[in-house]
Amino acid sequence: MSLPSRASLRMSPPRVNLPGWPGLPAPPEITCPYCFAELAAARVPFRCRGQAGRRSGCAPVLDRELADYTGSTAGASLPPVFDAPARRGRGEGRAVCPGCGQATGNRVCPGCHNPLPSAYCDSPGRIVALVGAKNAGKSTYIAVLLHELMNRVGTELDTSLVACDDRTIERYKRDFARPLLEERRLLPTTASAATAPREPLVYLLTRSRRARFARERTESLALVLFDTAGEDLRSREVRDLHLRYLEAADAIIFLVDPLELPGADAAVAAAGGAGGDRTPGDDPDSEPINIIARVTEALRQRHGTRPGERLPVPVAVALTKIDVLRPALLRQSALHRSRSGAGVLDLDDREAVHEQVRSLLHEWQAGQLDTYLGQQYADYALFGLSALGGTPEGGRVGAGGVRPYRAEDPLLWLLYRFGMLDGSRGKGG
Ligand SMILES: Nc1nc2c(ncn2[C@@H]2O[C@H](COP(=O)(O)OP(=O)(O)OP(=O)(O)O)[C@@H](O)[C@H]2O)c(=O)[nH]1
Ligand SMILES: [Mg+2]
Ligand SMILES: [Zn+2]
Ligand SMILES: [Zn+2]
Repeated sequence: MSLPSRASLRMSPPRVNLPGWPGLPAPPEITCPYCFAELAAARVPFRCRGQAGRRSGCAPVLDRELADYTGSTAGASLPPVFDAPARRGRGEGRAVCPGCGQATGNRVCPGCHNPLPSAYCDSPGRIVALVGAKNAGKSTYIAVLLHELMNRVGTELDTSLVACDDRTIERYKRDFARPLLEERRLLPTTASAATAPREPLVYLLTRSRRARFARERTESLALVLFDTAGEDLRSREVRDLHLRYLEAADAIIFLVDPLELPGADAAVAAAGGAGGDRTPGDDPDSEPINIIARVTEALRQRHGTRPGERLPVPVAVALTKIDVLRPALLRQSALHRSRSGAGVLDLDDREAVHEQVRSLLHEWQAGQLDTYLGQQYADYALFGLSALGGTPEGGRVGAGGVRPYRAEDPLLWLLYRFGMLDGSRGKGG
């Protein structure tokens, strides 16, 4: 096996923690994580806190903007929205409602009237787009990743993950957590945005960290996960349905099903059978490289990069379902080791996994993907993960239940790239 000698893993040490992106100019405006409109932070309107208990406030009214956005008047009866006062103190997150005279800190997008948490307005979020071909494992991954972040990984990293609106809470429970994690049923194929309106799941991931010579600072990452139907990324026209989301993305997690790679057959455990009856390569539009190429086109439009210039958006490319690989392939490998799990990114481990996945891609005749990523993106990293941790049987999660494996790795890397997580070297071996 010979690997093309591309520059080794691009992994610069964390830069000084400037607001905004490491190495990138701070975004001048806030991007609404719901409708992706760009807005000036100082002009974000407020919503009255309304009546509660003995507090007198404005009565709820039908919020037409919100109803238009959700496509339903249910849940759109809310206290009124009012414009931000012309002059407010810098960074002031409160305003007095002209209707009832009460102060409120609830802010909303002027376009769609969805809530914009103040932490989001203060440190404009990073929108993480999740893409992949049909059946790549996106919905399953979302279900598991969010659960991990709310539980085990959240504790490890000292982060909190809070849904930004009630619909996110409901939808996560109804469409992801309940079927997959409680009832252990596999998730249905995600409907195309052409037939079903799609809404992102919007969370705020908040982390407090102590800088060496500074007081503790709290940093937030808006995690905006849009569960795309793989089908929608097949053609250029339908991709446009997701264009605003893709263009707004500050980072991409790109999921690849190893069973779809031409040369991976030999690496799949004989008993697995998880590949179903699909022949890899029978639909060029669904091939990982073609999907990522269409996403890349969208990003190039937004960033206005010249041909040959690489995009600054970090891309995490993860092989999903690695539980289907032969145990012999995983044993002795970087992928098989567990992370040290001490609230830092283990950089030695990161490099080892990157290199291993890279050599797997080349072995499986998918080296093109690696080459393409290197040409298009200044910063990409390869991962291997399993959301389920085992092969499903008869439409249900395998007997052992959901046992995610390295599912959080791409997000840890992104947190590191965003300056929200430290890296460490030289521990263990
Ligand atoms: N062995 C194994 N199979 C998995 C894993 N995750 C997902 N799968 C399988 O892949 C199938 C598709 O997963 P989904 O999460 O629905 O894929 P998707 O990318 O959302 O698909 P679309 O919604 O059609 O675009 C599941 O029904 C499972 O059979 C995993 O971690 N291990
Ligand atoms: Mg899906
Ligand atoms: Zn909006
Ligand atoms: Zn009021």
